[in-house]
This record gives sequence, structure tokens and C-alpha cells, in this order.
Amino acid sequence: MKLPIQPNVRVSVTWAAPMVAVAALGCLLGWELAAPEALAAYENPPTIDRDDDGVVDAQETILGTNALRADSDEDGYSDLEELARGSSPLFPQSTPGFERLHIGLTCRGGEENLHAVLAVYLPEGNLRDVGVEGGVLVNGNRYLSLSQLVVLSNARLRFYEAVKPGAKLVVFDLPFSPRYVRALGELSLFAVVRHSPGGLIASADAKRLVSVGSVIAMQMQNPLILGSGGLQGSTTGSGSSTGLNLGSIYVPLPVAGSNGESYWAPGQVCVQQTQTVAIAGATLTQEVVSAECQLGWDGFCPPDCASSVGDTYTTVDPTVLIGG
Ligand SMILES: [Ca+2]
Ligand SMILES: [Ca+2]
Repeated sequence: MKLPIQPNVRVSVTWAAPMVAVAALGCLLGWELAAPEALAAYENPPTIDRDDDGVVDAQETILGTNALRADSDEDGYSDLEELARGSSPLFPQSTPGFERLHIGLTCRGGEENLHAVLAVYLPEGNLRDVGVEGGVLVNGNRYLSLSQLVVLSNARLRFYEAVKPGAKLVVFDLPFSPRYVRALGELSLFAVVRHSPGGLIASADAKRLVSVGSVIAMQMQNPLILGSGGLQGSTTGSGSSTGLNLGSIYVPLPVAGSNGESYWAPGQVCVQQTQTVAIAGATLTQEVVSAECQLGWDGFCPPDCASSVGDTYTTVDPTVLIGG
């Protein structure tokens, strides 16, 4: 088992037609297009959200936010608004930037499925003219995409208030089977929001999932470094993977009934620093230059975190998607 990196990724695609292979994605990811009713079998009751901020408790654990406080860092913006607008809900010195259409993507585990959670900030409070799409990069070289129609027909949709009067936050919660991540070893999810269906992409986000033993973990920007004073004031949002290299951490996404993270070191996370070694279209190939289990996060660290140094992996660069 080689953790948490799949070393044999190839980059052979250009950013040509990522938004077309809707049916193929449905087959591959189990967002079954032919049988959408299969996806309607939501966990019942819906996952608990004790502070009613639109970020369910299981997701708050993954993000490190306070499940009992809608605005964890007390900067005036709810955890959901910060997720949607690309600032950190953990540090008050990070607040949302410009008033503009924006999307944030995260993931969590559920009763049986994984869930992709798309949080969209609507400055005008109107979803009608906005295009929201999701998709996946498989094996570092194949894009598959979900249209807005698929997203809308399969996701649970909820609206929440934002700070600005008239603005709205909308959450799309899309379940998908963990078996695809397990079978492929890893995949990168991406989500985009457009000013109109088929129009320019206003904002994009991406998250990489890896299968580590029986655990599926999400790679996300290292919030510890973000909070250490490296970023002041508002951030530029979610697409900072090329510029600032803050390192990343791997957070398990527990699915009910699995205890796979038991052999991971508790109270630690695998923190990696990477450098970009190849760019092709909207894909970035990163080489891990340092990796170690570090204290300070309510997470888990896989036993061979450190051995990932030298490995490479390929993911989606959301900054390249914007404007396309
Ligand atoms: Ca919550
Ligand atoms: Ca904040």
C-alpha cells in the first residue's frame, strides 16, 4: 500500500471538453443518470446540523469548525458563507473578499455514501440565471462532468441567508458511492459556477480524495498554516493552489459503520508540502517535497505519511477553470 499518493498518474489531457461527458460520469460515479431515484434514498433523518448554519455536524468535524456555533471564528460571517466564498471559517483575519458569485467544494461521509457539498454564494440572491456544475478528474487524465441538470436533479438543495441583505447561500449536497474512490485509488472532484448556464465560469473549486486502506480521505489546504499569520485580511478564495503553497492535510471522511481510521495516529494529520512539476490544461502535477504527521488537528494521520515524499499526483487547478 502506497500512501497517500498514487505515483503512476499521467497527464495526457488538455483542457478541451471537460463539460461534455455527462452520461459517462453517471455510469462511472454512480450518480446514476438513468436511475436518479436510486440517489433519492437520502439518509433519514437528514444529517444533523445543530447550529443550523447549513454545514452539517459531520462536515464541521472535517472542516474543524464548531458544530455549535454558526460563525466559528466570530468574524461576522457564518461557516457556510466562508465555505462558499473561499475564506477560512477558522480564523477571523480571513474574511470573504469581493462581492461576487463564488463556489466552495467540500466532502463528507454519510450513512453509506460520500457526499460532495457545493456551497454557492449568490450576491443577488438568485439562482435562476446561474449555472452550477460538478465533475471529476479520474486517474489524472480524464475529465468527466455533471451538468447543472444532473446536479439539480440529484442534490438536496437548501438556501440560507448571507450577511449582505438580498444575498443568498445555496448548498447542493450530492451523494456518491465511495466504491469509485476505492476502485480508482484517488479522484479529484471539481465544481464550477457560471454567470449563466453555458456562460463564463465565475468561480471554481476542487478537492482530491484518496483511498488509503479502508479509509477515504480528503486533501485540503492546511488551515494551521493559514491561521499562523501567513494570510492577512481577505483571501482571494479557493483557487490558491498554484500561488501560495501552504501545504495540505488529509482528513478522513468516515462513512457510518467503517472504523478504518483506527490504525491511523489520532490527533494528528499528514501535512504535505508540494511543488508543481507539470501543468497541462487545468491539471497540475505536484511532487511531494515534505510530509510528516503533525499534531494540532482533530484528525488522523496514516502510518506511512512520511514515505509519500517524492511521489507525484495530479489534480485540478481551479484557477485555470475560471473564465473558461
Ligand atoms: Ca452546522
Ligand atoms: Ca473567517
